[in-house]
Amino acid sequence: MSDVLILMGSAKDWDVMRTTAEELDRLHVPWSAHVTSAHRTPERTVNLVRDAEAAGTRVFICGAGMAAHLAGAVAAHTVRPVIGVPLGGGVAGGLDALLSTVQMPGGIPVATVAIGAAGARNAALLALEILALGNDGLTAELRRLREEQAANVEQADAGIASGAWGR
Ligand code: RP5
Repeated sequence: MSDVLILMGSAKDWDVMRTTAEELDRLHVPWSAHVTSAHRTPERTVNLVRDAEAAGTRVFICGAGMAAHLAGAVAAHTVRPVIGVPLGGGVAGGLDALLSTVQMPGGIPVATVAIGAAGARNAALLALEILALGNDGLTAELRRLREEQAANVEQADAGIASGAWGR
C-alpha cells in the first residue's frame, strides 16, 4: 500500500514529477506512480483512483500540462485530498495548466500548487503535512526540514556578507 499516489497525464511529465517522488523518499513515505490521462484513458484513471483508495492511499498528487483536467477528474472520484501540479509546456509557461487545475467549480476541491518543479516539490511537502496530522514522528521530520532550509539561507547570507562570493 502506498500512502501517496502520483498520477501524470503523459510520460514526459515524469521529468518534473520525479521531484515529488524524491521529496517523499527523503522522509521514507511510500508512493506509487502511474501515467494516466483524464481524456485519453478516462476509465483507467477512474479505476486507478478507486483501487488506490480501496487499498488505503491517503493523498493523490496529479501533474498535468495544457488543458490539465487530471486533478479535477481524480477529485471527482475520491474524497481523499487531491493536490494538482500544473506543468509547463503549454501557453505562457504553463498558465493554461495553472488555470485549468486551480479553477475548480465549487464542490470538488483540488489543492493547486505552483507551476513546474517548485509545485511538484511543494505537492510532496503538502502531502507530508497532511500525513503528519496525528503523526508526531513525521511532524518532527517536517520541522527538521524547515530548520535545514533556514540554516541554508543563513549560510548563503554569511557567504555574501563575507565577500567570499565576490563584489
Ligand atoms: C497533458 O498534456 C499531459 O499532462 C502533458 O503535460 C500534456 C501533453 O501531453 P502529450 O500530448 O505530449 O502526451 O495531458
